[in-house]
Amino acid sequence: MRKNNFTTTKPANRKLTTEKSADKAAAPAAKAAAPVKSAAASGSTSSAPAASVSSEKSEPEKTWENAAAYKVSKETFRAELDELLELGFHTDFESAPVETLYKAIATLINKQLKRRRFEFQKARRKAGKNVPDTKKIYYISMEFLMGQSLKNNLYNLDETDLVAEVLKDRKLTPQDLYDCEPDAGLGNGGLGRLAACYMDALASQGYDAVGFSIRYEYGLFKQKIVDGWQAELPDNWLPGGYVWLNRRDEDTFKVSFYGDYEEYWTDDGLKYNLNNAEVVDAVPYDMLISGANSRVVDTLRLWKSESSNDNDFDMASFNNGDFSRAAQKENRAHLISKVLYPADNVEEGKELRLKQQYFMVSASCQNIVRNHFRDYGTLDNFSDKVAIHINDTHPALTIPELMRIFMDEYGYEWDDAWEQVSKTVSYTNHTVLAEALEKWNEDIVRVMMPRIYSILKEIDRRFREDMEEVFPGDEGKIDWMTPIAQGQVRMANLSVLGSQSVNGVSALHSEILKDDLFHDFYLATPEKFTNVTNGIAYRRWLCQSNPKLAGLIDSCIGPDYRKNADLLEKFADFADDPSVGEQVLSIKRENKVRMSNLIKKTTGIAPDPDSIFIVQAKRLHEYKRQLLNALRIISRYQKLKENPDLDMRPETYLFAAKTAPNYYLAKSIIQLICKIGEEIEKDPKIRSKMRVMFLENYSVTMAEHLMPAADISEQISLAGKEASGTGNMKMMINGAVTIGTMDGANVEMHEAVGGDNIFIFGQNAEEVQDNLRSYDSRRLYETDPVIKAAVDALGTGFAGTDFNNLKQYLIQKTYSIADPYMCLADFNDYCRVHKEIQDAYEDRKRWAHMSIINTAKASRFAADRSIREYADNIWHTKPAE
Ligand code: 26W
Repeated sequence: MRKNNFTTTKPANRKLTTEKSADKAAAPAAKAAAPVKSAAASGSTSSAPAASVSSEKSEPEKTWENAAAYKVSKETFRAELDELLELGFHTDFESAPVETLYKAIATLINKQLKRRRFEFQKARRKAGKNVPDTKKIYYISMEFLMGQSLKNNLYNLDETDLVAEVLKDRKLTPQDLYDCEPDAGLGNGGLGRLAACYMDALASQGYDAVGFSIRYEYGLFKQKIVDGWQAELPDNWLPGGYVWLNRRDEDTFKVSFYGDYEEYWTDDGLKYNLNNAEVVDAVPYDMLISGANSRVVDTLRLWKSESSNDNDFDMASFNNGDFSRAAQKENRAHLISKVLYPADNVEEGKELRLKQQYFMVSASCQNIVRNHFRDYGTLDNFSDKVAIHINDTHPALTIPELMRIFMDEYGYEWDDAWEQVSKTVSYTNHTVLAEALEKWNEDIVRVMMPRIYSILKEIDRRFREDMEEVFPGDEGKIDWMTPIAQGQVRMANLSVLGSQSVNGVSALHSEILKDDLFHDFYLATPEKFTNVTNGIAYRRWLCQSNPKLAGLIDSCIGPDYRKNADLLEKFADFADDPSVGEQVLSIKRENKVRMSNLIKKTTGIAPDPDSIFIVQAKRLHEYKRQLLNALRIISRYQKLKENPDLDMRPETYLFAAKTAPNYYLAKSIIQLICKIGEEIEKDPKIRSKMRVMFLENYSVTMAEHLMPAADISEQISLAGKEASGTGNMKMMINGAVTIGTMDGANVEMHEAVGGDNIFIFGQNAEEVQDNLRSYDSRRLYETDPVIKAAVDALGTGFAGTDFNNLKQYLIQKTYSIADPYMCLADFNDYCRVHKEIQDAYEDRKRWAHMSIINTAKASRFAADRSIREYADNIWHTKPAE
């Protein structure tokens, strides 16, 4: 960006400290500047006390070089467990409830991770001669949908067998322990699960990375379906989840909100005062991230908000018996990290959400800069040594916050600060839906974070000047691109202009960013734009979730694909091997039996494992078109009612989805699916041929059971709307065959498996663009009797509930456009291709072939590959030595 002379520096700390003898006066608040104590030295602060190390003299030293030393005998492990159970849980191995065994064993595994983390950091500094030997990666995200940890950690540390052995003495299995662990549901859907998969890939490949997020007390709500309607219950995950969290008080940072702000000019430039700010503490809780086949242990640092000042507790009110007033300030501080906002891809805009974002960003940035300064004694090499990634726009305030720290706390001039910051930050966009692009009311921003607002205004002013040079006189265009306009702060524009790299999450999506959403930015700075197609933690989603299939692959191509996903492709050589094909089919059946039993436990109904399992599992949103799936089901149901003796293989339609609590239309669609299922269930003849089930409370753990049981994977979003999808990859790698549109990563799946092994239908993204303007769903409704019958059935209703609202949504222009996601336009092609896929299913040889090809060609959708692309092309770093 072009430089000019406007400076906003605070003279007190203007000196640029470049020597290693860190000028502590220039560093952040004393508490924050304290050197990090090693994890091992700081002791456990999780709810259960740590076991003491029963180090036998004969055991080899546990160091980085000597990874094998972490392996302990069954006897040693049992001895540590016995001691922990006695001293930490006041029980013993024979009588401890299984929940206690879970906690104790998790605590021991956590301890092993802490030891490994400590050794890793030590070795890294040794390799780099006192400073880290490679660039540090910081991944900031409002969501990390981690799910359960014990199974994954045991797999990664190769300790599953040991724990199984120990548990045998209690006639228990590791699965009994896994069942005790609550999901860490700190995310809504795709974006949050992607962040979790990426942490796994980072650690597994030896990158030194820290994830930053919020330690929400309540994760994503628990979904209850009451008469078909979604209700939300709080998800209080911490009691069981604490064992993985290591509180690190010594790394607490302070975050300021509000206050009386004034700026004034001096000979040294602009200065400001901020008085009466509301200050909260950000206290870190570290979750350690193991890698597979890797000695690296990374950290996910989750910030908890606490009141910063003892005076926040109002003793006078307490003494007067006004207890709620006494704790008012404390409660206000605690509220920030209380609960995850349950909305994705819909407008939210609540003030507390903005507060959460700045809270997370400020603590993380202070932490990053403090670490860097502690290591190097200067920030001049910041962008060479640090990569900061923002996961969607939610952490976009990273950009002004880093500017604030550089200028106000380290005395940098604007241009020098901007040079560092804009070369350090990179941004991934995860959605093109207009309603999901965050915008904040300018006044709220100004009042809540006055200093940040002032910096944003200056970014805006300079950006306008720069763009005036690129697009002279084109005010309309410039106004469209600026971070502040029409009384709003636009986070996407801020993210693009302040980042050195902008990427989409599939080839198609990245093209749409360049052609459409960020077209003007692309014209101004084409070199910023790139693509990284999403990937999944395939060891979790294949090896751990589907051990039988993974074992079969081991026997065909050897186990090295578990380290190097590229090798999985060799499994394709077995696509026409009759014995392998048969085994693939029988493993799928076993997985369906397992899933069917699970469904029975919660619903009382066990779907027939010999029916086709057709699965659509993802957030419920109009653009994902669960309604299109439902319409086709209705149509089929009508056909069956006409001819109950229809010769067909039974079909089981499985839906799983949560939706935002205030998204009424999506809730109606959930209810529609439930009610169709309910009506069919009442008719024994029909339900023997088709069943429709809505699985309550979809979660990572449920997905781990569901994905391996899917025969057909429904990926039917309106083309151009699904940025990538990752559930599509999870089902693919488990051998499901996809029916999908040319959207998101489906396009690349199609390319990978070839047209014979995937079922594509509907308009492509370009056709959607061309057709949407003149789209008239009512004409389709009126001219196509099959469509009409299905839509009319919405009006008549199911199991006593009518869905006139959905009928109107599809055909009436009371909405700005009827059927905005073009369900009716793609309906016939969808039905046609479903027919094809069901015929294909009956050809068991062909199906086994397709299934194997899908598993094998999913190799390119490994998160390991995505992370290598981020590291090579965006962060410009390599694994730690
Ligand atoms: C309102 C706040 C909000 C808005 C958008 C919260 C969360 C979002 C996310 C960007 C929505 C999301 O999860 N997007 C999904 O990201 C996945 C990972 O890249 C993609 O695979 C999905 O296609 C995309 O919908």
